[in-house]
Amino acid sequence: MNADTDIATTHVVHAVCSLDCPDSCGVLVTIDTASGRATKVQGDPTHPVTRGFLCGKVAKMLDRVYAPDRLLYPMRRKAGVPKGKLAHGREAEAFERITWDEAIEEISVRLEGIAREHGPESVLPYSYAGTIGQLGYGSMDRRFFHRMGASQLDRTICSSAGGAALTSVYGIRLGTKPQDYAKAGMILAWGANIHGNNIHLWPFIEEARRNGAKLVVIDPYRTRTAALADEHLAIRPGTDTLLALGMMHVIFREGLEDKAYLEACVRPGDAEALRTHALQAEHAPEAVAAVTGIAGEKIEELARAYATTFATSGKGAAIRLNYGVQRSENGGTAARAVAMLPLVIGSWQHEGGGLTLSTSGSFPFNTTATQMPELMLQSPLGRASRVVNMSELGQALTTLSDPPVKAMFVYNSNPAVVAPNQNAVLKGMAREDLFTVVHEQFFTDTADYADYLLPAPTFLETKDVQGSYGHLLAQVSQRAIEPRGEVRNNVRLFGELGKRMFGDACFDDREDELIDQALTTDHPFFAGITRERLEREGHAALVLPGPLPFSTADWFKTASGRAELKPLPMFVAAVESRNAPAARAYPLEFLPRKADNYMNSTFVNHPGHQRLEAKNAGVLEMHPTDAAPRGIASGDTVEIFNARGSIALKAVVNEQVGEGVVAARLGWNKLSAGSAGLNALTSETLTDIGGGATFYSTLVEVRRAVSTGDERPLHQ
Ligand SMILES: Nc1nc2c(c(=O)[nH]1)N[C@H]1C(S)=C(S)[C@@H](COP(=O)(O)OP(=O)(O)OC[C@H]3O[C@@H](n4cnc5c(=O)[nH]c(N)nc54)[C@H](O)[C@@H]3O)O[C@H]1N2
Ligand SMILES: Nc1nc2c(c(=O)[nH]1)N[C@H]1C(S)=C(S)[C@@H](COP(=O)(O)OP(=O)(O)OC[C@H]3O[C@@H](n4cnc5c(=O)[nH]c(N)nc54)[C@H](O)[C@@H]3O)O[C@H]1N2
Ligand code: SF4
Ligand SMILES: [Mo]
Repeated sequence: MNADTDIATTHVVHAVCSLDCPDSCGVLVTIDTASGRATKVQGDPTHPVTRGFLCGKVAKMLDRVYAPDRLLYPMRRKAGVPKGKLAHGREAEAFERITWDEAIEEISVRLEGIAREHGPESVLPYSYAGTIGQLGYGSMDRRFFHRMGASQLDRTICSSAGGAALTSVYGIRLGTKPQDYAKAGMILAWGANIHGNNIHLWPFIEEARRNGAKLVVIDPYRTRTAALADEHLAIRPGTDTLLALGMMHVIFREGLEDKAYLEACVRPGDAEALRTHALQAEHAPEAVAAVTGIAGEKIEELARAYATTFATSGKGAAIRLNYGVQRSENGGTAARAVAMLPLVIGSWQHEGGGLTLSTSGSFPFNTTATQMPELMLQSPLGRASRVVNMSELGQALTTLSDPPVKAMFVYNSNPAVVAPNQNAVLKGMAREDLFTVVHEQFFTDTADYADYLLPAPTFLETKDVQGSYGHLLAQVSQRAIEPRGEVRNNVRLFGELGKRMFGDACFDDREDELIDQALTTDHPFFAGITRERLEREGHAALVLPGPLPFSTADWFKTASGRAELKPLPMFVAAVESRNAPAARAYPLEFLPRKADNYMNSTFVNHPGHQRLEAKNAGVLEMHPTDAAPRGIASGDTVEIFNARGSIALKAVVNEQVGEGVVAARLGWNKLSAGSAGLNALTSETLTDIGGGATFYSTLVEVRRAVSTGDERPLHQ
């Protein structure tokens, strides 16, 4: 054997991790050339944010790609098998394999019939971010549903409150790039589980800390990030507006605001109004302490340290605001209030300063070209179809009329697990008169309700173009391996359905054409960024007007062309919070959190990932002060309940949460005791702005379950 053949046995393909994560890592996939099989995934060392490493979840991605229980063929529910939970590992018994031709034909006929009888809006597409690649997330699927006249889905389940908040203040979702955190003089991680959810920011934070920066974490849960920080402020859930106003109170009272910056960059009158508002007595640190649970002197200290960062270190103060803050009833206002802090102290002008919530709005992908909303006008409706909020899926499936939802087409999502008010969602999905198609990689809880199950790709099996919601680099992901079995991507699946049902030429477009369309724009941020360049270089940085966003007035994209602070952020306690009337029956604030070793409900079914998460699986964490009066000790089975539902978990009494707060982690319903998931307890209440889900405004009560010695579910 000579060296040449040795080298030729493997090759490396550049892909992009398309999981719903702010890091959008560059991934190098090693392929065994002869077999075409992927043998290794690693972080792209040339990617400025990935810097050569992947998170623990995706380091084991090949376990998922080659899992023996992948869905590889189209399937149809067997006649007579009712919809609903199937025993894990035996799901295939409920379905029979069919060909793609049969699947396309039979699904088309059913959708045509439903549209004819009930109107096309009775068809509801339901999708989220199983992949955040532009084509996988929303391209041919949108053309198909628009052309049909199906209901439109308002995709609110994750970030719409925060998105609306940022847009209302700044006019654009842009922020400090992760690399710049290395130059920060102080960092606040505000509702941001950096270690669990945004690991590639961590090395930059560590670099800043080595150079003297302090890291303060504001989170009701003691995350690993909080444990590793210089300070952890365990704020009570849903009270962030007040903490931000308390900080502003101190800053304005002591004259630490940046007057020149406010004058130049904020809409005339707004800064003065905010100052008057913040200086009200109810925003004084002692008053704020009583509600947030953070001591008054800590608030004073935090505000002073934050506002004087530049004066004392010559570096900027950065806030990593993440989505935890906006998943509550008044989360939009809270995100707005926090987002005003860097304006008040002018930290956008300083290297290492500013704020990051989401950078996704900085990528000017031409979604009008890829998704063709104008096709709605060619549908039988001849107008834009109705919009259904995905955070109200339970209501959509059980009470919506005119027309009722008669067909649901699920892709990139596992609503049976992730959608709030799970009992309503499952009741709706179990309807025998609901026609359900699910495009998936695995037999998820949602798949248990499918009439037709279609096999979907992992990011190794499809080509795409991707932005990011945590950094400012565009990337092309090459198809690293042939799709397994008969797996088809979004472009192929909806292209064929569209061709069969409507025949329009737009359903012939393929990946490269769609990528070109996505990049065709005269927006300056994409100047010089083409598919060919991304294919050659892997990634390319957006062309921003300068290195420091919002350092000058011309960055703001609001109507006034300045930062806008009105309406002023007012603190309102959540209806589901500790001092509200509802707390008399359900006194504990519940945090139904994400698992650090899973991605929402993705990876839950892999033994390797389960091992990493074993300590937390099926666990309810509670504070000793709450456990003792309820007679609960670690290891006890407890029932967590409210008017919407009840679940069983094992208590772990610790101080990861403060008094009055209990926490658990998301997993698959069918792998949980009693087969209901955390979202059996959450509500369909929407956020104050943006119509988002309010997972973190959930009141519950907990009691020790009487042990009967069997595994019978507690309810249902
Ligand atoms: N490992 C892993 N990574 C992920 C995900 C995953 O499931 N697992 N999910 C991905 C997705 S979809 C998203 S959107 C991102 C989200 O990433 P993050 O924005 O970090 O979102 P969360 O984990 O929802 O919330 C962050 C933190 O906010 C805290 N929190 C809850 N309520 C409040 C509050 O009222 N105030 C404050 N200050 N903090 C609060 C929570 O305890 C949590 O630790 O992560 C992505 N990355
Ligand atoms: N209690 C509670 N509930 C939550 C949250 C929480 O923190 N707590 N987080 C909320 C948030 S922030 C979010 S973003 C949502 C996430 O909710 P979802 O977007 O539903 O996320 P996942 O549970 O990861 O499910 C994504 C599914 O898409 C599939 N998939 C991946 N790639 C593809 C593809 O190319 N094609 C198709 N057809 N399918 C694919 C995966 O196999 C996976 O089953 O959950 C929300 N729900
Ligand atoms: S999940 Fe996030 S951190 Fe992990 S590889 Fe994907 S993009 Fe990177
Ligand atoms: Mo999310």
